[in-house]
Amino acid sequence: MTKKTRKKAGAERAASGLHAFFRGLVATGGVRLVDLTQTLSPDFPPIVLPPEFGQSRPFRIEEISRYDERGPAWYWNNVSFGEHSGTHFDAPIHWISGRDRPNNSVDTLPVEHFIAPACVIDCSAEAKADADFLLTVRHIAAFEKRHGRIPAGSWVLMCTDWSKRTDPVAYQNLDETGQHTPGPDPDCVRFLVEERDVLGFGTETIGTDAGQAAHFAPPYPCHYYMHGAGKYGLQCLCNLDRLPATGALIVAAPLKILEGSGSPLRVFAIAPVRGNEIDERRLPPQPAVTRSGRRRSACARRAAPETNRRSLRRPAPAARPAR
Ligand code: 23J
Ligand code: MN
Repeated sequence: MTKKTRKKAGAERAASGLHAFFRGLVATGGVRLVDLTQTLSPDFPPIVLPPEFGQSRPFRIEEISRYDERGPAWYWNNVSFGEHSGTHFDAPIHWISGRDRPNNSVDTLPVEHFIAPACVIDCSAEAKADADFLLTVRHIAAFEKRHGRIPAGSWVLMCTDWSKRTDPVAYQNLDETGQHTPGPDPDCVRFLVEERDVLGFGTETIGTDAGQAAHFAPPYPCHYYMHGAGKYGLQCLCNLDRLPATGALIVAAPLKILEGSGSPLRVFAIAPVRGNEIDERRLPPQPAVTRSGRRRSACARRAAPETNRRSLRRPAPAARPAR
């Protein structure tokens, strides 16, 4: 495939996601927006690497003026942060495997990729039972059996409820053997890249890789394979349990930092109000029907329908409490 046709294929994938989405819009009569972003603050836990490596600077915010002698009619701040702070985007240039790819930094990514469909895989029960839970090809097969094939150009988002850990110690989950957080296993990442041609992989945890992924072969397989293939990462997402398994669009546009490897960003989903009607036309009959006759999504299964409806009026939930 030439560069030009590859670029065109990417744009067409994005367009077909939009087409499916708007078909869903017509069928359901509306959309809801779901904020998938954690509040960026000095209290949000930073990524901590082994001490021999360089470290990300903690998020800092300093007031310049607040309607006072430093600026009588205006309020503003200076901020500084590592590129991989809070809810953030990983570009292919972040990893050595993606260093020579074209358009691999946040300032050169194709703008068509900033809106893409999402497949949300509910791993909440598994992650609750085992902090080191690994998503495998077997889990992907089960998801696809129920919700259909993961379309090329989609985000695959791992719903683990990890973002509900408001205590930073529990969120980091470090011990003497390192970090213990769920993530994909190496074969699963390769499958999503090679067999499904996804846009990228997103998690509620600090990394797209599992906490123990330094010990995998290759180390950090999600970073290694995804970025090596020009795919992206999203970390520290929240509210994934409010999304349908399929049918939502993700808006994720990183800051345009010159040669940036990633950036904090606002991520939100545009979801059909009533869930998975898009699927229902495409798939064999599904189980799990609610009392009101609506089929529930995989991840929203745990959230009462009322909760989802309320999120229409208040799309942004209460910010993570101060740490
Ligand atoms: C640098 C080195 C290793 C890792 C990471 C960053 C991330 O998880 C990240 O935020 O991309 S694993
Ligand atoms: Mn990152």
